[in-house]
Amino acid sequence: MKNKLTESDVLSYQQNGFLIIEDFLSDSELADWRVAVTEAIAARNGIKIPGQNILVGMDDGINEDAEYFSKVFDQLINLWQTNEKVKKIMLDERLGAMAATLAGADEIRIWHDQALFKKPWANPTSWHLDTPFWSFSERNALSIWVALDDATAENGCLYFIPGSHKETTFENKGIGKNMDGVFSIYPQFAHQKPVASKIKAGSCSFHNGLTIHGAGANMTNGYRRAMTCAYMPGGSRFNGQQNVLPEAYFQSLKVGDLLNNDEQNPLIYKR
Ligand SMILES: O=C(O)CCC(=O)C(=O)O
Ligand SMILES: [Fe+2]
Repeated sequence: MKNKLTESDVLSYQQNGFLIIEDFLSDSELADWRVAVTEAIAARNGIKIPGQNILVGMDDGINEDAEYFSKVFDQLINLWQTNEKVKKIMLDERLGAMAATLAGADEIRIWHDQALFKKPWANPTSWHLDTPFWSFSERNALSIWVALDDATAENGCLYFIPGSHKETTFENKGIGKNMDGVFSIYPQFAHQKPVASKIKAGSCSFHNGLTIHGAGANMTNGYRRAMTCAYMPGGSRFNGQQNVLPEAYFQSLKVGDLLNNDEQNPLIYKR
């Protein structure tokens, strides 16, 4: 794993709100990730989020059009809770250290992992922000996105609007049918050139959850598979949104409570 970040990597991330790392995984690591994720998805029987009765393709109450959204990608969340191999991969302290360095945080917890598979002919992923969906509101929260297949302009690679994380707020649009919804909130970025993250399988990107990003349609007859993880800085507090929290835990929380439950949000790095 190419887990050493240079000073210029960190500066570039801070400036742009994303960072691409080519050849992040070795061939054998990539093979392990593919096996682990495939096994975990098979064991899920279509359940999207543990602790919530939502199946893949069902209306999740977040995204406005369930049928359209079900054809954006297959989204399976918290596979680390389902499969020991995924757990070992996701709880790797080296990933936590990278996230901490980029976020400028002393501690990193897993918010949630997610497999995002675009099937052949999948819809595009409209431009959006991530952090506003989550149950805490921290400007430095971020995600890693690891390509399990080559991510190309043809099959739906990610795109980022550089520098947008510096100006966006927690106002967001759901991942809906209109690609451009988010630009009605942030018109200052509507004319800025996006960067396509065309990366080989085993390469990755990190992005700040407040960086405007999206992905293209899959115009090919093959899959575009990615494994991702969202990271929460230590000390984050509950903002009242359920997002991926299991019902019983969600019901037990009051706005302002520390999100420090090690079962739900394992601490994977501490400086
Ligand atoms: O893979 C995609 O199509 C979208 C990914 C995304 O929005 C994310 O990882 O935050
Ligand atoms: Fe996203």
